[in-house]
Amino acid sequence: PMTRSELMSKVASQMSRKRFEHVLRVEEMALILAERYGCCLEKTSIAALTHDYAKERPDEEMIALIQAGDYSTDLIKYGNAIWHGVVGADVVAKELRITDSDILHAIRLHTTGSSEMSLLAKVIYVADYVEAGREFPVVKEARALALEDLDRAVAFETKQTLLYLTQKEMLIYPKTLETYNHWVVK
Ligand code: DGI
Ligand code: FE
Ligand code: FE
Ligand code: FE
Repeated sequence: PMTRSELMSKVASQMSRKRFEHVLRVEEMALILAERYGCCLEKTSIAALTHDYAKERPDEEMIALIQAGDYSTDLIKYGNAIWHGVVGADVVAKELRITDSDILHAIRLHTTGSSEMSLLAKVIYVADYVEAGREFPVVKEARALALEDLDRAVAFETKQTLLYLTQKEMLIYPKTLETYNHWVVK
């Protein structure tokens, strides 16, 4: 059991001030969505504060964790954009001793989504995308949708992410496609 301020300093110690400010804005947005859709506020806060906990770990450390752990060796080629959620959830469990499976599920899926997402996982996935500091062309539309219909916001974000990744000819993680097939395809 950790107080909120203990958790905040542990998270802050893992990242730049700029990224920590992003984390605080994700928490603020996630709590708005949690109120709106009836998600547990305490779990929402913990998941938001820890979602990017492993984002600034050195690649060598993340690769060592993947090699030692129960992951597909294929994971290595996707880079930290994917590792920090998938492996990050396990880092959070171990280092912060967070055991709540729904919080860990939300962290694990926060970048890619999934065909199966809990309410908390949707809240974190969407809040990360529309937090007040984000500035991309469609963010206003995404924000409005987030307050209106959470599942449509998941679909919109997933479609925009795929458009971005394919436009840049980036490697698509299978889970990202799974999310697209489930939430976007009609
Ligand atoms: O950690 P944050 O920057 O706050 O946000 P995030 O964890 O949602 O990461 C977003 C980045 O991850 C964004 O630049 C797109 C990228 N991403 C999402 N799905 C995939 C992906 N990158 C690759 N290569 N493949 C994916 O499937
Ligand atoms: Fe992230
Ligand atoms: Fe995201
Ligand atoms: Fe984030």
